[in-house]
Amino acid sequence: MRVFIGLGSNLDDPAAQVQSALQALNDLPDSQLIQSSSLYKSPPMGPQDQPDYINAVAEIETALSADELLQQLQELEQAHGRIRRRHWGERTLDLDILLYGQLQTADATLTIPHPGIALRPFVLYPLAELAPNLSVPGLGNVAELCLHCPTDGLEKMEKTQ
Ligand code: ROI
Repeated sequence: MRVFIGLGSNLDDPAAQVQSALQALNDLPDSQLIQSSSLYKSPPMGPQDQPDYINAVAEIETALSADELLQQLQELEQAHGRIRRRHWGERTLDLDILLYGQLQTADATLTIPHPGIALRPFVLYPLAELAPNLSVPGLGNVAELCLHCPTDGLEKMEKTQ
């Protein structure tokens, strides 16, 4: 299954957190990293008295179910010493399943497509770098969604690899 994952960090060397998480995605069971976006710097959505975020999006191919993948991503967040001090507050590593093929699902633990996808420039623009023509179930194609999503200070960083 083709899956897109959003990565974000704003604590403890965020760029290094995101880079090492990208590597770790490649090491998930029955999974392979296909491509990753540039890193992006973005002002915080939520409380403003927290550091800027580094965000990226990765595409993986995986044989894990959505629930198995969620479990693995939560373990990765923990392994990166995820601290979450408050709702919508700073964190060392956040890994969100954005899209799981064309699956649409919502239960208490997991909603796919990710509900923030069309509203968050730090998700949408890195996703557009990888897959502008991709259709987001129920919402339309990624490039189209970008037209309705202000960039809000999002900055693309130099690609280092
Ligand atoms: N803001 C930005 N810019 N990037 C994020 O990854 C991010 N993640 C979050 C909240 C707190 C909503 N704000 C964010 O979870």
